[in-house]
Amino acid sequence: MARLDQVITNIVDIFLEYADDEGKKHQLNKEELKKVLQKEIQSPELKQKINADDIEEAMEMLDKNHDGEVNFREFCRCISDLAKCYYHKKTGRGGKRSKGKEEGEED
Ligand SMILES: [Ca+2]
Ligand SMILES: [Ca+2]
Repeated sequence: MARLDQVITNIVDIFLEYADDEGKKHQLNKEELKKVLQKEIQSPELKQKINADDIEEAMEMLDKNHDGEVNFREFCRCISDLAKCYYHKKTGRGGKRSKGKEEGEED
């Protein structure tokens, strides 16, 4: 598989593997979210961004529609935030700019 194929299938497979573990299917509850963050994120700077030790806060941050679970859309947003975090670190560009929006920040 090409690298992006791999990344994309990984994101979906990882989500489903944890989300279908208990409770509702295709939704990560607090316990599932904690497990996925603990097991699938190891790099310190990404761990710093989303802390599995304070799962209440992580859930609050990710659960955009406030239904107490993280759905696939919310999970994707989390991955995209982590990717941006790594990108900024790698390119040395600071976080969000205050002036204008040039990289299509949505809502
Ligand atoms: Ca579940
Ligand atoms: Ca939600």
